[in-house]
Amino acid sequence: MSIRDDVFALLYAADDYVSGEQISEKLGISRAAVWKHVQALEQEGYTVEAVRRKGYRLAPNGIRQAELLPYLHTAWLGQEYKYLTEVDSTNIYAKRWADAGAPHGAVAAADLQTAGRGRLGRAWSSPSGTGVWFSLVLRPHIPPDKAPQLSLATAVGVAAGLRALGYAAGIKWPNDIYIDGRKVCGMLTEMHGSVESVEWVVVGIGINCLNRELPPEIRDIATTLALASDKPVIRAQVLGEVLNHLEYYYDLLAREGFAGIRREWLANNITLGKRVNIRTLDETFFGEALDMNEDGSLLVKRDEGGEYTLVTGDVFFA
Ligand code: BT5
Repeated sequence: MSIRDDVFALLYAADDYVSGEQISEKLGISRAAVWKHVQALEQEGYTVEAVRRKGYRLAPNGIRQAELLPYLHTAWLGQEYKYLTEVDSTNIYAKRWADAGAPHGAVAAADLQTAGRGRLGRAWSSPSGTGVWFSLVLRPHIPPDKAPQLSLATAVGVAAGLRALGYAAGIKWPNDIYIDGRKVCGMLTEMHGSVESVEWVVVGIGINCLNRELPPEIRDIATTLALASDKPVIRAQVLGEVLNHLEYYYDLLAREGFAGIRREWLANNITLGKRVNIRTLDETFFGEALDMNEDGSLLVKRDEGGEYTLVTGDVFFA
């Protein structure tokens, strides 16, 4: 945890003003450093009230259940909700919770992930209080080979939620969400079951919200809602709106199958027609993204001729 995360956590946990002196003593930093971190939080989109002789107070922008409920209009998704101030990864938490019997639609969300993960063990940057980092437990009645369709339905739902909030969100195959050509959200789907049936699926979703500064390694490829627009970002509203839309598309998938999801994906994708660099575990090549097949795989025309069906792998814009 960085000092910035510590300062955030102290202010976030307090019900009232916290004096600069208290913060400086608790964290062993100077009053000037406290002020610097408070200013950094304001840069990220938080409102920090500073009152002489009282100290600092963070205006609410949290994702506790009470803050989420006004925005949540679902029948089953997120009705069982676990808020965590800090966790290694909400996916790890949700997998354990699923094994212990979490119901279909349970959601775990955290302010800080100390070991947020992408696919193939890649790191996911999740500083405290800046984004919404959350995982869903789903218990769909599907065979395992249909699980990728859930991921695509997730992408459609998140993009629809962000669009409902006014952001021009587009989908890069299979399920990254982009705004202005940069990644604002990634998803990690993990499942457990047998060859015939799925016991649970955990879908982890990370949406960058408030931060205006990104770590150097992702500065050129990532964005945040705060960077994408001047509108104030209310994290609970982002989470609520996304869950509302996810429930709609999961219900649509269960009711009508993949065709409706595919239509929505096609209408909101930013992948097709683009020149792409494909990387699979076996090879890397260039080509043009042509279509999404009926099963959700990506059809690519290779530069050297011939067509390729991508089932798992990474797509980069070339
Ligand atoms: C993903 O992986 O995009 C999946 C990310 C899933 C994160 C959520 S947060 C809640 C839940 N708990 C977890 O531990 N994970 C899930 P992938 O396609 O492999 O992309 C990872 C790559 O994205 C990294 O290698 C970086 O290049 C880039 N990246 C890392 N952090 C980022 C961020 N905050 N915003 C945008 N790009 C990022």
